[in-house]
Amino acid sequence: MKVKVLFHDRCFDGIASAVVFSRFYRECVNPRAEFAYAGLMHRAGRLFDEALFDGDENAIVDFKYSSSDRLTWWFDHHDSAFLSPEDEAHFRRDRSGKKFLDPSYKSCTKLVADITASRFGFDPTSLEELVRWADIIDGAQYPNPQAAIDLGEPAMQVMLAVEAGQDDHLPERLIRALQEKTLAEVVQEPPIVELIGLLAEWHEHAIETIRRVVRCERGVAYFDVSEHGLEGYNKFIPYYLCPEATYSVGVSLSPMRAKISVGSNPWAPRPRRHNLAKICERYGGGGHAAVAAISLPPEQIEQARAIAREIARELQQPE
Ligand SMILES: [Mn+2]
Repeated sequence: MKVKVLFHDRCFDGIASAVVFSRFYRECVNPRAEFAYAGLMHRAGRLFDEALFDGDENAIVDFKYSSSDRLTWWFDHHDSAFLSPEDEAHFRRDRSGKKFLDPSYKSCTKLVADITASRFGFDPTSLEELVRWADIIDGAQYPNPQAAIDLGEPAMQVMLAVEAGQDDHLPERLIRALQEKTLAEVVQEPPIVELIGLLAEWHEHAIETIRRVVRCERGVAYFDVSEHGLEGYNKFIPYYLCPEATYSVGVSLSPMRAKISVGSNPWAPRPRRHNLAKICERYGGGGHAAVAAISLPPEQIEQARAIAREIARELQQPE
């Protein structure tokens, strides 16, 4: 009996959601289930390959809906949860009782924990710390920008390792380890402790790189790191550098995609006035009201820059 769990890759909440779902499934549905994991990433074009749904049960956590009839469980909290109106209609018709969307949740991890507890009798008590951190990290509930880029907490070290995405085996290793151990125990384990040491230096480098290129104009911190090989940096760095900005608009480039990241500063002196998911949807992207993104094929980097500048202008305060 194989359970395939598809999770939002390079995302603490995606990993933590997969941990909670797996523990739930093992404890409340089938203790003999064997798990396989695969990360999902936003990219231009088709998101799902039907071959991904190769389990006896197939679950997606913290990622867009699929209308595949092989999908048996779905949990998401994104505002942009559907690729098309047809997918949304398909979800609304679903009567399985195993597919859940609630954008009022700060993290999908807490959504999975609450629903499996209230509807399926799961006891998530031993995962409390993980759920609490997923809510802090995905909901940007840090007290200040320093706390959001500080690596003192084990959860912040795990987040750094996950978002850097430099080791393809790391997400699955973390998902399996965190079902058995605490965050503090997991960051002490041999392959992970060395990786975090290396990434801590790289994190400092990311802060310095963004510091060199960021421009803060009329409430928008704009930065283009596409020529600096920087991808998967901590998204709060711009607010640490430009505390007065209400928004950030960033351009980055990897072999897989040119990415426009649009975010809002949780500690901004002036509050957010735009729904960033709606803005990004106009360009084929999506996300949450407070943080969203657009992915283009890497060869369209010039177009990505043009879109980023256009969005920055739209978000700027009038002079
Ligand atoms: Mn999430």
